[in-house]
Amino acid sequence: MEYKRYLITAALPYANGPLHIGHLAGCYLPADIYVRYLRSRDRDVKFICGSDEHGVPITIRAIRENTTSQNVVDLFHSTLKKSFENIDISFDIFSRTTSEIHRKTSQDFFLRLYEKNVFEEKETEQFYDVEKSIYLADRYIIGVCPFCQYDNAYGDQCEKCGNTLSPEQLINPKSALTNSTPIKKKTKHWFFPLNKFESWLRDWILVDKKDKWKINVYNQCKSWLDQGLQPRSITRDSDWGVPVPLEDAIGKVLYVWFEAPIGYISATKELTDNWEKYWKQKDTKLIHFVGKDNIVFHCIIFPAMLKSYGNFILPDNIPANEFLNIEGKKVSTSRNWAVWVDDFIQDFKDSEDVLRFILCSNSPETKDFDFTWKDFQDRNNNELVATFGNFIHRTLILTQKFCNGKVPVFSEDTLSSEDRVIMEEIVNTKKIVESNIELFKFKNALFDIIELSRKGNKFLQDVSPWILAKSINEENNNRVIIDNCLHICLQAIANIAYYINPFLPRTANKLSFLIGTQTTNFQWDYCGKFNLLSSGTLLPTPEILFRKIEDEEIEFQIQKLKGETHVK
Ligand code: B3M
Ligand code: ZN
Repeated sequence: MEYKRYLITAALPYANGPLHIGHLAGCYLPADIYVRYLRSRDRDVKFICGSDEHGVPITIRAIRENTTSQNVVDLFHSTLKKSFENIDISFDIFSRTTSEIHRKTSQDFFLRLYEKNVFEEKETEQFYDVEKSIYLADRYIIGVCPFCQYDNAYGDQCEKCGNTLSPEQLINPKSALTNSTPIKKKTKHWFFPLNKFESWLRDWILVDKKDKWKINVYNQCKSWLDQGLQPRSITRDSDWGVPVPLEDAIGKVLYVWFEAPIGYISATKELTDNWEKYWKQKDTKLIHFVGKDNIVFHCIIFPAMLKSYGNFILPDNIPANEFLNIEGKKVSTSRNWAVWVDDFIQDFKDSEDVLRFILCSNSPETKDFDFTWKDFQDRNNNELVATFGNFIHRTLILTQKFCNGKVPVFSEDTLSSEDRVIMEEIVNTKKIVESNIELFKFKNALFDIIELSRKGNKFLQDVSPWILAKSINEENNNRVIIDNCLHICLQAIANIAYYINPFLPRTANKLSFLIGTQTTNFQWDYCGKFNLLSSGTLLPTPEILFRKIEDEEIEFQIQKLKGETHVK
């Protein structure tokens, strides 16, 4: 299928806390790399995201901070939006699910299914806090975990042993709001009959998507399908969310995981009047970037909803990443165990690309990765400074010293076999990077680019133009060898600027300035060639791209993480 346009979504982050590096590594950085690559190939692409502003994580924070849910989401929607901009995650729109267009879109979606009699209406018994006169969402019920006896387990999960729970399983359940013993009270909800889509989902995923979806995604879907699918309640008793648009549903809202994915549609509507081209035409490629805890919602539940609604396209791929842990522990907003993106940018000036580099190089593409500040320092100092940055800086300094700061002439008739090998590497790296990006293997793609700079360093060392320069005379062709060597290295850097652009956009721009090409859109068709630079081009004064990170800086970050820093 020849796709005419791309619709790329990134999971809508809950507006209940700041952006941390786990968010970037799990979902947003891979999505941004892929979109920047598509743009460089002149594809018609829309990059969709926004704040997920309903749901229990928001209301819990509001209660904890004795404020309103609206205040919480207003604060963190703008914080998240700014943080994404600061780290160059280039959404075409960052919308929000408290928007009017989202309310209308999700209510219309619900009504369409309701009018098609898709839903099953059921009366169930739910825990009810008599003091507060509200039904209790699972997370609002606490009690003793039946598995590990932890006395503060939630009604949906025990944070100590990790077991998924239902409120009925809790021993001595209490309301997390008033600590009173809740009663059971009847309440009516609407259920989406996910079970009716099981055979279609088995074909769509286990047959059509086999070998196309990442193995970690495929396996999670398979285990969910093998357990058998059940009808899922898609409404809740709450005053915070999209109201259920029915007369007999006062005090009820759409379940956050029913309406949040519809947020991708409402955000696209907000972005462009042509939104239906992106959501309903089969020559649109839809890709959802998510973290592993959102796989089932994006591979099973939302596609079943779209199928049930009719005439929507379905996701082509959901390249979910695993989790990033920090210094051996799971990232936790509530326990402040995180590296906040804005803190990082504050502490490490002009190092946005360093963070992008480290998080892509260690991306949890197939298994969880443990971020440590020591590894951060080592990779920065050994790969960015001593390999990548060093190759570029040496080439530029040597060009200043032995070629009057101009791109030297290139004598094609006097090439050595080593020259030809590195010239092949420069051109071949394009295809390697391209195929890895198309397969969502961003870590491999980035590694191949750094590898090219490592080979460039070796080529410089083998030729050693600084030694040849000591004995340039009529009898030898040292002059030509020096010029060819530096010309080849400069062409390598010119291509590296294009290759690195989806990953490290700021570095790409600096490189294009330093080698005098001044390009800013890095059109993919131009690179992978040996003519990006013209001989005689005068180059600006070289600048260092990356600096070493010192032990003290890392020590400070580790203390900060553990809450032990005494701000200077
Ligand atoms: N708000 C993110 C999470 O589960 C969730 C994603 C919604 S995407 C429609 O952390
Ligand atoms: Zn437990």
